[in-house]
Amino acid sequence: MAILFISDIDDPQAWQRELSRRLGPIDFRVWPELGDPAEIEVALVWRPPPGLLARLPRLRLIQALSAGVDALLADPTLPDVPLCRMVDASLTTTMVEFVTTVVLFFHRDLDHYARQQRAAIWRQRPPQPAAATRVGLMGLGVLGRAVAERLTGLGFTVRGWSRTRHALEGVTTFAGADGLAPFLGGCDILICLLPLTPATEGILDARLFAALPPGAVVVNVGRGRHLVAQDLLDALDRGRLRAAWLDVFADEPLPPDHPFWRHPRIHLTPHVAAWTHPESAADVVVDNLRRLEAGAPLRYRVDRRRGY
Ligand code: NDP
Ligand code: OXD
Repeated sequence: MAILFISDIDDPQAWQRELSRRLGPIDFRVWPELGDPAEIEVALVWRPPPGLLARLPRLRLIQALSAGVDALLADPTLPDVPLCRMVDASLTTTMVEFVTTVVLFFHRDLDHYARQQRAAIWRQRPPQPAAATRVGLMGLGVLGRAVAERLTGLGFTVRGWSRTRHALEGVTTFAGADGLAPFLGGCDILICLLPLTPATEGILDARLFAALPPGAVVVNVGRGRHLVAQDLLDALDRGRLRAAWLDVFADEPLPPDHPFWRHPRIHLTPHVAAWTHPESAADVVVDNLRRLEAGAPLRYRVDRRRGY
């Protein structure tokens, strides 16, 4: 079975090493060195060129290297073979670390102190208990739930919103369109950890910002197209929102002339909130390869109708 690896951010040598360590010698091809397309049965991918996978006549599995599969589903030629997303300990741990860091940054007023430093202002803000900061998680999937657990453990007041209702210890939960406004009304820091689907595209817009408490912070670690850029800039410039932290963008890399780069209330990182390390994630891929061979149900299979 030949495996085709396509990614401009993941290390092909590390992936080949980790897969071979578990499977023995493998036929591992790194795009654009395709060889005979008819020999490729598995594609291990992050954002492959649209149309490419449709050129593989014996493809049996598309295994994403990412948790989000919106870019794959946007390809109208995507072959109708099982599509699985990445769920991996390193991905979850790094997302939990990142979101916790950002929440603590705002909870402890480090954005205010950075501004004060630039103006040589010495003004102390007494730290508040974690419980005084209400953190809202949009998306209570693998990542949202792990983040919720860490934040409740630190003492934050946590609420969560998802498509279907979930019961999570220590978390006030809301669901569906009717649950959105009541959810938003109690979020001092809003974290978007949704998948990008037709239902969630543009969800971070002026209407949503207006439903947040005045002075709320918006953190987007989902996908860039969840956010309506101009609505965010307006809400920040009017003082409706305190700040935003953005890790994902509609165009990546973010173009150098984009206003987000230089906005005083926007903090940004280059899509690094979470990272998939092959040292652990190869277990997930190998498990699915073995299941494929055995005709067993694959893990973390995407429901294409739902879009995630
Ligand atoms: P999951 O599929 O496990 O969870 C998705 C969650 O979103 C579920 O709780 C789901 O609800 C909810 N959801 C989906 N659609 C809607 C909707 N229309 N309304 C309300 N809630 C909805 O995904 P993960 O937690 O693994 O990942 C989430 C996303 O995080 C990825 O799709 C990706 O976009 C992003 N990501 C970003 C990274 C980064 O580095 N910035 C890294 C990894 C992921 P329900 O539970 O009811 O199904
Ligand atoms: C993603 C990922 O979906 O890095 O962004 O897994």
